Amino acid sequence: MSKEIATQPIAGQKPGTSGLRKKVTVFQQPNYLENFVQSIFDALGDVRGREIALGGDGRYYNRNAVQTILKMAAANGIKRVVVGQGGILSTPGTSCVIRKRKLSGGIILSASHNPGGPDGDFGIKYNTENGGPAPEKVTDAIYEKSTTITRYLTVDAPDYDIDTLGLGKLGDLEVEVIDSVEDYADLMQQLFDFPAIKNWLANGHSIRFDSLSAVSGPYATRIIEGLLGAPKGSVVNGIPLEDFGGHHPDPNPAYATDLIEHMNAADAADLGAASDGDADRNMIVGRNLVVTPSDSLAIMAANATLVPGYHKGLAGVARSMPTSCAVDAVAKALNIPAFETPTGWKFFGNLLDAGKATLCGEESYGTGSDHVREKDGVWAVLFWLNILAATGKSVNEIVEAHWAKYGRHFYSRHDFEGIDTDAANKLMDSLRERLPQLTGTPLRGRKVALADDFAYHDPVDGSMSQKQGLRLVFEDGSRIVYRLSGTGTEGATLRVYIERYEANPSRHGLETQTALSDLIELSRDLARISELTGRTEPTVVT
Ligand code: VG1
Ligand code: CO
Repeated sequence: MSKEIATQPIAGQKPGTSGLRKKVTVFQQPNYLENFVQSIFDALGDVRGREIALGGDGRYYNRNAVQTILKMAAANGIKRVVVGQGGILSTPGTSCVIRKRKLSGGIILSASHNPGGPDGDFGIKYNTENGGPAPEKVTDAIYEKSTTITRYLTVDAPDYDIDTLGLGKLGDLEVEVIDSVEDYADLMQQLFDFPAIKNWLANGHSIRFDSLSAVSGPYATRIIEGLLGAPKGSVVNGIPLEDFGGHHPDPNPAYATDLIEHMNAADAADLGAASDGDADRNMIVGRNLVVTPSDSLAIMAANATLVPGYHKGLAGVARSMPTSCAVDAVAKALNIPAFETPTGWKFFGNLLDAGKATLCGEESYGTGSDHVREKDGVWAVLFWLNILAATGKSVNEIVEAHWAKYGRHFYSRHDFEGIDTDAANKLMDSLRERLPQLTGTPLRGRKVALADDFAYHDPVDGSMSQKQGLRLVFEDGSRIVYRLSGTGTEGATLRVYIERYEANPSRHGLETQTALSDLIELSRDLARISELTGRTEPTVVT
C-alpha cells in the first residue's frame, strides 16, 4: 500500500522562531506540506517503531494536514500516532501528551498568534521527546533535508476518522484518537489548589477568559467552567473556529479589545484573561490594568510558593533577552539564578530539563514552567487564579504591592510590521556596525554600559547561538533592544523593546509610553527607523 512519490526541494522551508509558518496558500501548493513532513522524518533518522503525538489549533487546513501526516506516518513505518480528537491539541497540551505518554515526539499544526482562514497563515513544527520545540540542531537538520529531498512516502488509504475516540489502524499504523483536554486537565489538578480556587469563585469572584475562538476554548471551558465551577459564560469565544471567527488570536491590548473594554467597565470581572491561537500565550488583565507579561512572570516567581505545585520554591528562573529584568529582581531577592536566553521557547528546554530553571517567560505574553516544555496560557491563568484565591487580593493590589517592593520596570514593545525586508536588514546591519563605538558614550544623558549583538552560550549543552538581537544597556539599567521577527509571513517585522527601571513609588503610576518617551525617541533616532523604513509610527504597541 505504501508508495514513493517523486518530489523536488522547495525553497524557503527553514523553520523560524517557532516552526515553519507560511500563508495557507503556500502550504496548499503541491508537495509543500509533504516535503516538510518527510524532511522531519528523514532528519530523525530511523522512525520505524516510533510513537508520536499529532494535533493542532484547529485553524483552516488543520484537518487536511492531519490526514496527510497520518498517511505519511503509516508509510514511514511509525508505530503509533496519538491524535487529538478532531485534530485538536493545544501546543502545551501536545507537550503534556508527549511527556505523559512517553512518546518520542510530536507534530504541532499551528501558526500560533498569526491570523487563520483560507487567506491567513498555517504552520507546522516538531517537538522532541521532552515535549519541547526541537532545538536548533534538529530544525537545521530538517531544513537541510528539505533542500535535498527527492521523494516522500505515503499510503493509498481513505481518510481516517479522527472524530471518534479510540484505537484503530491505518495500514500498519496504530492511530489513537484521544480526548484533547483530559491529560492536560489531570496535570493542572496536580499543580494548583482547585478547592481554593473553587471557593474563591463560589464566594462571588469572577473570571472572564477570552479564547478568541481559538484552541484554548475547550481547555478553559472544561477546566474553569467545568472542574472549577465558574458560571457558564465565564469563557467567551470558547469554540475553536477555522478562521478564529475573524479574531486576530493574539492576546494583547491591541487585539483582545473586547476583553479590555470589559475589564474597563463597571461590571468588570476580577480577573480578565486571553490566550492565542495555539493556547501557549496568555494575557492577564485587572481592572483598568493590563499586567505586562514581564511583570506577570516576576509576580508569579515572587508568589510561587503559594501554589501547591511550586510550594518547595524555584530552582531558578529564565527569561528571553528582550523580556524586562523584573524577574531578575525577584531572583536576586530569592537568591536563585536568573538565566537570559534568546527569543523562542526552544532555548528554555535544556534549562528546564537540567533542573536549572523552574519558571520561564517571554515579553510576548508567554509564561511557563517545568510542568511541560512549552509556554502555557491556561496554566498561567490558573496560576494567577491560585494567587488570587490564596491571598484574597485583587490583581491590581498584587501588581502595585509588587512594584512597591521591587520597583517598577516600565516596559513596552513597538512593532513595525510588514516593512521591506531589504530595508529591515539594512537597518539592523548598520546599527550592528555602529554598536562597538557606542559602549561608554553618553546618549541623551544616559551612558551606554553595553552595546552588542546578543549571543547565547547554552550552559547545558554548550551550543552557541549568535545574532539574537541588538541591545543597548545603559548604566541606569534602561535598555533598548532591536530584533527582526522570526514568525511573520509578510515582509519583515522590526521589534523594538524599551525598558526603564523606576525605584521611586511616587512615579509608579505613570502611563507607560510617557514614562518611556525619551527612550522611545532615542530608539527611533538611533536606528534611523523613519529614514530607512519610511515609518514614523509602529503598527502595534504592546
Ligand atoms: C514571537 C515572539 C516570541 C515567541 C514566538 C512564538 O517571535 O516574539 O517571544 O516565542 O513569537 O510564539 P518573533 O520571532 O516573531 O519575535 V507563538 O505563541 O507565535 O508560538
Ligand atoms: Co502561540
